[in-house]
Amino acid sequence: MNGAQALLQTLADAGIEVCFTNPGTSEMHFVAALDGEPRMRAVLALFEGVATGAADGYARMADKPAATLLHLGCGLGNGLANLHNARKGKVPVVNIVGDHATFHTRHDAQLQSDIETVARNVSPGFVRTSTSSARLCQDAVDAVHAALGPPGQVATLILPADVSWGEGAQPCRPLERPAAPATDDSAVQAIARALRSGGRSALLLGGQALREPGLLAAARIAAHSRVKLLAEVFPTRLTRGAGLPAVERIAYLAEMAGVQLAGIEHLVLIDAKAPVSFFAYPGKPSYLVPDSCTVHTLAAPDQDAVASLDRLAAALGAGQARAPLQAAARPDRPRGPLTAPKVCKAVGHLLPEGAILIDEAITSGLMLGAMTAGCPRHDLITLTGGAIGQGLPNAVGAAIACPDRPVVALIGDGTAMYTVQALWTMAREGLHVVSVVFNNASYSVLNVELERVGAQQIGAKARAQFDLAGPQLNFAQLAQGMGVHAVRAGTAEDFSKALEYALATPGPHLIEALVPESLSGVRRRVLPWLLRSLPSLPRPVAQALKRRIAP
Ligand SMILES: Cc1ncc(C[n+]2csc(CCOP(=O)(O)OP(=O)(O)O)c2C)c(N)n1
Ligand SMILES: [Mg+2]
Repeated sequence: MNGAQALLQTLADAGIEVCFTNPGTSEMHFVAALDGEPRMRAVLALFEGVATGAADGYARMADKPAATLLHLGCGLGNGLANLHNARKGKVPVVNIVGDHATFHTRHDAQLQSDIETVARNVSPGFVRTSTSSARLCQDAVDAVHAALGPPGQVATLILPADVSWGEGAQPCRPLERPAAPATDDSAVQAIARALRSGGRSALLLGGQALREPGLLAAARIAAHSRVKLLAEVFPTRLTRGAGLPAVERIAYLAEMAGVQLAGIEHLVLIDAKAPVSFFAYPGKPSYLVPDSCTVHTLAAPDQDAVASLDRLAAALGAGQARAPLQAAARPDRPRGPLTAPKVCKAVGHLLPEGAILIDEAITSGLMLGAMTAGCPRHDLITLTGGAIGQGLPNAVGAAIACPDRPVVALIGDGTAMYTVQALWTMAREGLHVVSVVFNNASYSVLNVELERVGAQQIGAKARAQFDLAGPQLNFAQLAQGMGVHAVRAGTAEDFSKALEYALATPGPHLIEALVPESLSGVRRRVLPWLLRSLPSLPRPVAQALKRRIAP
């Protein structure tokens, strides 16, 4: 067996079933070995950011890693942003990067670069260059083990071409997946005492705590001990909808997060970080936890979030408490000229049971949470690392992980252009993905941010950096050019009809929603002023305002 053949067998033995590829010459032996391993599906992506984002979306839904196959430092660099999003989401990825043969590197050939330095940025916990065919499979087993965690992470295995083609390689058996321990009793008791002390308290749920078992345990505690339930701003995967406990996400805008956290005296973290502002702004705090609030960690990312919540519930006597559940409700069918909120309304009206909803709609998705809250149970995937271009590739991976579940991906027009090649992979693999692109002809959010940072003078050259109006992008044509059925919609009626058809017809679809910017004109100018005034308003007024702007 050569290295590549043994590597593929080792990966398949470890339960890895899919490899998202964008290969080159240094990966040819790996490519050649694919036909000898029937358990491995190989999915070609036409840009590395699609391959890495697909691996991320796959693992979020399959709860196990996929592999990537990337071409040296440059291919890895092209895929970096979505590996970054995976890292921030604690998502397992086995990231395989081909390299020149070991004897070739000293010649500094054209594609030679420092791969390990690039990789360390996104896989700080595991970067290894395999140095011999005999060692390769042990290296692969270690990489899979590292990727699984807990917590999940990106593990990068660098595969020199001669290690891949060298003979005498031996497949290795996978290592046991270690169980995450629950928090010990004394830590649980200390948190229970804090929650009983009478001060205002909140549980902040992230990561593993945002699936059904964690949500139910947390909601029992919340109901019993009158504790607020919060979720991190950008969940890796949040299970939600009718019949599940509803949880309020921390707002993206720091001023609004400040309103949500005001007055809280005990904040309990469960697989989540204490909230910080997405960006720094002149004169505004970065750390959003109020000075008078004590932060407790019930479960760190390497601990068992659900078992820890169960222990806390037991310590509080909340084990039998009734968790309030979200009632079933859908918005009406929208009518008239199309706007972003009406797209969200139509999605809420039609979203099927078991859908995988991907939100990378940026400003156009402000109403999505409210409009889909009472929909049948679904999973929501969000932009964990803030590096745009995640959603369409995630949709590829999620659809491959869950072929029986419809995937609905809501994407901004600027965002869609980063990894638009994902559409081609959707068509080639016949994936049932409905991509909705909000064509508002703008990097709209950056117009808002320009006002928020307090820029004094905003000239035409500055505005032009956020303006996508000329030439007008036509996403329906772009999608059709990649083999995806696509239509444009300018009215709510047309949009709903297109969505109904797309949901009922297997295969990939794109609906281009022609919408005005959600935040423009007076609303955009008033927003920074409103945000500045929030901290000085009485708490109930600030809370009501927050709910109006970002429900
Ligand atoms: C990798 C990466 N590059 C650039 C940015 C900065 N950025 C944030 S949002 C955005 C534009 C989003 O535009 P669009 O998808 O059209 O959404 P809209 O603001 O119009 O709602 C950009 C360029 C980023 N977050 N990540
Ligand atoms: Mg836009």
